[in-house]
Amino acid sequence: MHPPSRQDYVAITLGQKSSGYNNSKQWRRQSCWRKWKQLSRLQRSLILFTVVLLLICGLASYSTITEKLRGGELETETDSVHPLAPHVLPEPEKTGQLPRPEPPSKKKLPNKRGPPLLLNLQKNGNASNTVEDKPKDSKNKGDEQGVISWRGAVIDTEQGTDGAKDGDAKDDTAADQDIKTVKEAETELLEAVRDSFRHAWQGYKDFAWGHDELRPISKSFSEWFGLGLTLIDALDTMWIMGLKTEFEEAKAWVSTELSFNKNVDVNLFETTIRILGGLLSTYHLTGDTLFLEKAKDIGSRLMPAFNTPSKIPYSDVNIGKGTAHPPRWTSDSTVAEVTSIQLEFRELSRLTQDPQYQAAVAEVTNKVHNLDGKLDGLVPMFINTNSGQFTHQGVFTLGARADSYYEYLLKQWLQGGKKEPQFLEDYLQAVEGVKKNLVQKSSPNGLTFIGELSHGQFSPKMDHLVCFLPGTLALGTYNGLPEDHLDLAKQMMETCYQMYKQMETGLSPEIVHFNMHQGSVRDIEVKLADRHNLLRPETVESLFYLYRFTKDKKYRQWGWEILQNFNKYTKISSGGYTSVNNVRDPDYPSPRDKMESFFLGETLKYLFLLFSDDFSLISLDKYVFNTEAHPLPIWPSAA
Ligand code: DMJ
Repeated sequence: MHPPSRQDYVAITLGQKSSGYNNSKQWRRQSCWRKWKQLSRLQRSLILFTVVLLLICGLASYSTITEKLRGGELETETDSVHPLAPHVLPEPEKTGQLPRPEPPSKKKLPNKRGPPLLLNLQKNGNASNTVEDKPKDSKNKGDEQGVISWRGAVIDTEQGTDGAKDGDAKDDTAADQDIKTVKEAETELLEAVRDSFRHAWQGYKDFAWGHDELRPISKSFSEWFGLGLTLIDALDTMWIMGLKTEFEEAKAWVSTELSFNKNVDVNLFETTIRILGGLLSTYHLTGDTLFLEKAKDIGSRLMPAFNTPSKIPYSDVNIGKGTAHPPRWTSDSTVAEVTSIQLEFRELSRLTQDPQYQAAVAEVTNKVHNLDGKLDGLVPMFINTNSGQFTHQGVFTLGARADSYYEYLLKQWLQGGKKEPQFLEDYLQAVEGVKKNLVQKSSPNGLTFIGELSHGQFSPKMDHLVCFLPGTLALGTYNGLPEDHLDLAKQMMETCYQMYKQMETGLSPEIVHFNMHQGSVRDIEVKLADRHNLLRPETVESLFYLYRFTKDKKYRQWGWEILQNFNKYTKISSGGYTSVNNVRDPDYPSPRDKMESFFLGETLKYLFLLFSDDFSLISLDKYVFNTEAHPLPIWPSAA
């Protein structure tokens, strides 16, 4: 007999099995029914209730599992099915190929998936006053307006959501798109500042190369010390912006042309903050010892300034002859000048292991710390180099001649790792002194401002220079100082912004006066002689700090408006930017024909950092900026 084919065997087996199964199923059905009938009514109800309960539980857990599977939360889920898998996120923006600082500690890193930066601007490209998060419904297909980018271009907010069937996947894809849009906006903002820098640099290169300042209208230059001031002030800005070509050509000039062996009088303060500060920070950022050698050279040539009867330095030094002297008309020095060279000289001592620099500036600090003539921690504006005493006493300001005294109290405390309590005490006392004696509100809109005090008489006058204060106050709070410092910083920031906003050119004058009497029509008045703008940095400097610490996008918006107005009223077509005489005349702001070195050293640098979401780019946990925006390291472990 031949063995059964596979088909025959299966048919027979299935047939038998099927028949048996049906019989027993029928039997079981009948017996179940009989048993059910035998149950009491209560028993049947209980069983039915339990079954219904089990069914409900089953359904609920089924939907939870399904949701988790969709959201990719289950451990078994893999990157490939997760719509926001890390490897599909955009690469962090790279500002250049130059070496970059290390990232900050994790807790300070910005949330890269936070609310997107989408500036709500007018279609003509002019910024409105408000910065808003991208509205949620702007992702909907029905949203016809879309979102306007900072340049007036419509950002396609729907891209990436079309055709998505799964609701959760659609949300995640849209979020991914938001992140890309944020990066694109950031890249464009950064590129706009780079463009401004390149334009300023081109003018300097074409008409002022190796000289102190560009005169962009006359296509020439002016000399202050004859040390290539703009070029040195701008070195670290180029490095931070990733402008490698420009940086390399400037470095070549420093290497082959820059000589401090010159019979020239220089101002101790200006040379310290711009040249010594610029060289030290460029050394730190690049590691190139060329800049350290140059820093040592200029640092040692400035030391004769401290050879005074009181050890309070003279304002002027001849760096070729090694002699120093006060200005011709007085033996006084300016308080801000002698107390705002400490960060740089302390750092020079640390790097060279030569204590003479630090000792010289510490002596000044200690003398000023112990002087009579302060008011609640506020200092007068002048100090005599013979007696070592304050002169012209009784006048207190946070503007010219006193401003950076306060800034350097906080920053020296930070530089040294918060281990020198004298700085902190003086700083905290001074802030209280400011609040008690100088803070007022304007009328009619209640802008908070810092006025001046002259022999007990309050004057509602405020220099643009005072706008460094919001940034410094915010930096203090970030480092553990009282929260109300930040509150004052925010109020002051608004005022500094209004000093731009309320002018016809959107640019701040050098000095404003605030109305305080009831019934005033406007808050801010500007005297004829005060209508100039020197391309100063203080407001954008503070915007940078406020944005880093609060992440409130309005500060970027304000910075963007200011940059636009610099471009509109101070940019010279043949290259460079100019200071102007009249910020109240948009038809003819009257160019002054001078581009200050701090426009490249500070103003554009702070704007760039304001627009960068890479908070590790000059982390405020690692660097402290000198008063010319040159970042110096916070001393490691501050031994
Ligand atoms: C810069 O040289 C420095 O910021 C200084 O502290 C004040 N003056 C200018 C900028 O306004």
